[in-house]
Amino acid sequence: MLKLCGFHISNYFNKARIAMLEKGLQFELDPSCKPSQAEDFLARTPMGKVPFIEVDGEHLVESQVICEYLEDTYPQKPLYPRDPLARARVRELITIMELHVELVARRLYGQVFFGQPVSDEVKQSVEKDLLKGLRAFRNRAKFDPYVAGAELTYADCAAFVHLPLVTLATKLAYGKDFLDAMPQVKPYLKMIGERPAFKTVNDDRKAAQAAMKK
Ligand SMILES: N[C@@H](CCC(=O)N[C@@H](CS)C(=O)NCC(=O)O)C(=O)O
Repeated sequence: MLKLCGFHISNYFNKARIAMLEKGLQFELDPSCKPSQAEDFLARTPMGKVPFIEVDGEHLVESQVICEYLEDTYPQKPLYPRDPLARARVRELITIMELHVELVARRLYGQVFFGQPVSDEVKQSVEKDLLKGLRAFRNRAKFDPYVAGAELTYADCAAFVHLPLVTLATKLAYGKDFLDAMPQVKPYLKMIGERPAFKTVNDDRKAAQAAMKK
């Protein structure tokens, strides 16, 4: 049996879970796994990060690696197009979003999500890198109607969980949403957010966030 481990507020956990739900897979969920550097946790996920999956007594980490494994193992409901270049375009979009947008915005999270001021130095370097990443994203994103084109793909699973964090972090750090320059983003997120898989994951995220505030 396949088991997905992580927690409901993690964007990367949510990306993998959406993909598993969209593919109609049977799987168990362990949403109690928080990142940790404890020995026993590192034995399951060597960077101490989530998500990871358990399969046949083994552990597999990195959300995109997990998605590739799912696609290879369960090709029945594909989340990649058939054409090799179109598949590469989906991976290109995910890489741009994760490496050049989300990971850059992540440099703000520690401060903005815990009400701390962000230093001018961090703000300036993040802004410079983020604008480059978002320019690349704008160049490649199709929103036609899905982020990579006509078909729902893993890029939508990634966009849905990462883009709202960019909105939130840039609003808190700079007083403006850096995604406002792309007016297609909000209607697109609303549209995919209505799909049952996306809605289930988002509802669980909101409930976990509300519980944290109590
Ligand atoms: N590249 C990783 C990123 C995973 C990641 O950063 N997960 C966060 C939670 S959303 C985490 O575990 N952070 C703890 C840490 O960085 O030590 C993936 O795609 O799975």
